[in-house]
Amino acid sequence: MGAVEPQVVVTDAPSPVTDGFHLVIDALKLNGIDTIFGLPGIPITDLTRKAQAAGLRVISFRHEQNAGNAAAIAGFMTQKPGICLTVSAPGFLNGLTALANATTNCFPMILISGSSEREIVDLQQGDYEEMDQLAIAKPLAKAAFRVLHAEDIGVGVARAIRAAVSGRPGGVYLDLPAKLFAQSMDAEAGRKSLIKVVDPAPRQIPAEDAVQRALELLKSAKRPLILLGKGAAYAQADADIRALIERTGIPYLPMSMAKGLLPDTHEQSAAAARSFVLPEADVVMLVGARLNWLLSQGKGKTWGGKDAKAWGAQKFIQIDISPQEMDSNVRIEAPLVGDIGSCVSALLTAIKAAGTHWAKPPAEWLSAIAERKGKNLAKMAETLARDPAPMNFHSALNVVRDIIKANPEAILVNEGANALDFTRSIVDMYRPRKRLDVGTWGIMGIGMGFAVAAAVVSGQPVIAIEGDSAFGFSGMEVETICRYNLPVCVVIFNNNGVYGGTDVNPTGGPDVAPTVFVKGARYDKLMEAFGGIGVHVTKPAELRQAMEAAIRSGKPTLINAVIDETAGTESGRITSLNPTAKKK
Ligand code: ADP
Ligand code: TZD
Repeated sequence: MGAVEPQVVVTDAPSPVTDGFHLVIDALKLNGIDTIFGLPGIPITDLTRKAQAAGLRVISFRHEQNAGNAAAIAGFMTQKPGICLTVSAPGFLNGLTALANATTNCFPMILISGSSEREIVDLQQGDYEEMDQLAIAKPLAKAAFRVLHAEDIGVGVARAIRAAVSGRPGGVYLDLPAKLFAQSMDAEAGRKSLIKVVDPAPRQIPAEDAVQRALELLKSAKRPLILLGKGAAYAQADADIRALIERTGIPYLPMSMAKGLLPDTHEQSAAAARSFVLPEADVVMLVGARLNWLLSQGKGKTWGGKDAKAWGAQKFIQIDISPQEMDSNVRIEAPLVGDIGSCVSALLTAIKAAGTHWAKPPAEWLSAIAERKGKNLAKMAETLARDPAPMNFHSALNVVRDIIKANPEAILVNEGANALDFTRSIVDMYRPRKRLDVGTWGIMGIGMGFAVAAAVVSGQPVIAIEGDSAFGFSGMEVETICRYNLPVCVVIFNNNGVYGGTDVNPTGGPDVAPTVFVKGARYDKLMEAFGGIGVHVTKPAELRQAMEAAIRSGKPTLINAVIDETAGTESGRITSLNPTAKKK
């Protein structure tokens, strides 16, 4: 991008001047930022207006958390920091959950919040929305900065961008006190103070000996496995990752948001044999995936250990940009530190150099996996073919599975408990970065923010599969979806409550049980309230028709899909973390 001319504010001053508002906007534009997700109010209302006037796309939300989630996932999809703009104290706090979630998930975003007068905040003299926001944001962000002077805006924005996208990506907080916006300075000096960040996320080339160590270990394996995480999806090294997997012939497992990096129908996918391959594998190569709770910390029975704490028999290779990730749970025999693109390409080069010496994994390993996969897929096909009344998760998701297969460019947003776990295992993805979900924390509330951003960033159809509880956290953004006329189809798996709606109040008192919602709620009418299309369905055939129509029309659609309230389990698949969960 070429240099951006600061917008000149005409005043009586002898030479043209610019101000804080325009310097912030110009600094963002100079760095290729074209969209701001936010919610206006004091002191940033004019910033949103002026940003729009300057050609930025400003997407206004109904709650800052949703704007923050939109920014975070835009960052994941584009490798550019997503920008979320909020007002001071309460607006800032509302955005903070999204900032912390972005940092946890390694999504690059910048939360920019207006703030009150420093002098009054620091002496605690009682300003409008007084709060020491910088101090509060620090532990939740990868980095946090405050800009006090207009001439420092260029540096502040540049530092925020670098912090968000370099190394392990994360959430960054940028504090802009109200007074900054009105500060004026000479336009030419202002222009010169801005920084166009050169190479914001520099490649990190792995050391040659680390590449060799990893390859030797991989070669020695009798039962190798590659585990792809959302870092691998983020890295946009899709062709090389596929080439590495196909060249080595090693079976792979995608973590939730790495689904589609290779099509889930790929013959080397071991997803349908997950519980077999994890404990059986002897060498596991992690590519942009952490051994956190989602992988049982690399230990315990999942990995063939004899009890919850015992290590299994695996040796690990880990490709990650963060050196500190190594050994965080178990020993990493072959750490390969660098960016995934560079690491995978170095591995490929070394394998090519080995020529015919590279042998595919032993046939017994591959056939054992194929056998498990075959059995599990056949069992799944049988379950999906059933058509029970009322509709359950499986019969509804059989439809969603077909719709995604027919529309592989569509983006799937997914949250809930059972609605999440069943969708992840039943709905195949065919392209990279098309599955966006609750991520590392299993956070509810990302749904509509992710859906808006996905549609805005990609222009592709978005399908959001939502538990009825999950939807409630961000449901008001259906107005946003209608306002911007986005091609989003929200499908609510309505089973009358958190998990399901079957609990009863044991006291017999007038309150329903804590997990129960209004029975038979019509979420479809919410969408109709704002001019979108609402559909109420109780059968798979109706769901199919409604989803096909939504994709065809591209109109904001909400389908209230009634699901058997006794289907599924409490906490979905993570009942192990909920010792008191009732098994159904
Ligand atoms: P998942 O939840 O899918 O298992 P995680 O969020 O746990 O994935 O892990 C993602 C990992 O990817 C993080 O450790 C992060 O440091 C790493 N990562 C992110 N981007 C890159 C990149 N470009 N190159 C290398 N590693 C990356
Ligand atoms: N609050 C937040 C922010 N995140 C959470 N994960 C939870 C609460 C706890 N929680 C879950 O982990 S899943 C879930 C909650 C409230 C909702 C499950 O109900 P649902 O899904 O209707 O969305 P199913 O498909 O009916 O199980």
